Amino acid sequence: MITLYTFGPAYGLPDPSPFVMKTEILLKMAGLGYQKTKGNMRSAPKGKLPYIEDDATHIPDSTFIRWHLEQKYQIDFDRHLSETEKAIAWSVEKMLEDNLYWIVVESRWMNDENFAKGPSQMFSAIPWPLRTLITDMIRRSISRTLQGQGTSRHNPRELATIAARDIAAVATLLGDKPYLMGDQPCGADATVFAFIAHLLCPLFNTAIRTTTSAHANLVAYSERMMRTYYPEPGQ
Ligand SMILES: N[C@@H](CCC(=O)N[C@@H](CS)C(=O)NCC(=O)O)C(=O)O
Repeated sequence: MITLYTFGPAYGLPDPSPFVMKTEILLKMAGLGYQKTKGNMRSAPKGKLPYIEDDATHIPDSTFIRWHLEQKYQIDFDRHLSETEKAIAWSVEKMLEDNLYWIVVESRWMNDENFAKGPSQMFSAIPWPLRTLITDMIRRSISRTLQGQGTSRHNPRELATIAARDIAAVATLLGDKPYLMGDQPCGADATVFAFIAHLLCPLFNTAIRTTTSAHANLVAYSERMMRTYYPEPGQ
């Protein structure tokens, strides 16, 4: 049985990490049995979640997990895609994971109001005054990462403009199709759905949410995928 290491449900979503959601959706798409347990970043192989344990092997990173599932279980999530479609799907996935993701992180961790409602709650089990110390330390570390990665060097208007271009690109590509690449889901749908669900998260007041909500096809896609992959609330 595969074990998926997660953060656990938060923000009214199955997981506060779109990468954990992506991995869980891939497992569901593959029809593989799995169990979920809360992971610890200190013992995670690459210091991040998700990772999986499969027959005593630990595999970190949602993309490497996908490739592991494809190789070990002979699954081809993109079997119905042409080579051009596979290239587009990969590009969309990486735009969301390596560009838009950081704007999502910035909007949740650097905005005081969103931080108080969201990420800070992850530390609520730690007793005071340690809680304040650890919360501030981790927030400062995320702030340094965002500076180093470059996202925090843009002003809010610039960030909203980049995010709007990313979101519009996905909306245009999806069009009126049920899934990103047509009538059947492909691997990138796991990523796209995980991210759209996060962008629409009602807990956070963000330009990203307003922009995404204006694309009726993205909202309908997210609702449809949520009913399919998370039919039970709080899963
Ligand atoms: N490339 C990784 C990204 C995973 C990732 O960034 N996970 C975040 C949560 S969304 C994390 O664990 N961050 C902890 C940290 O950076 O210390 C994947 O695809 O799984």
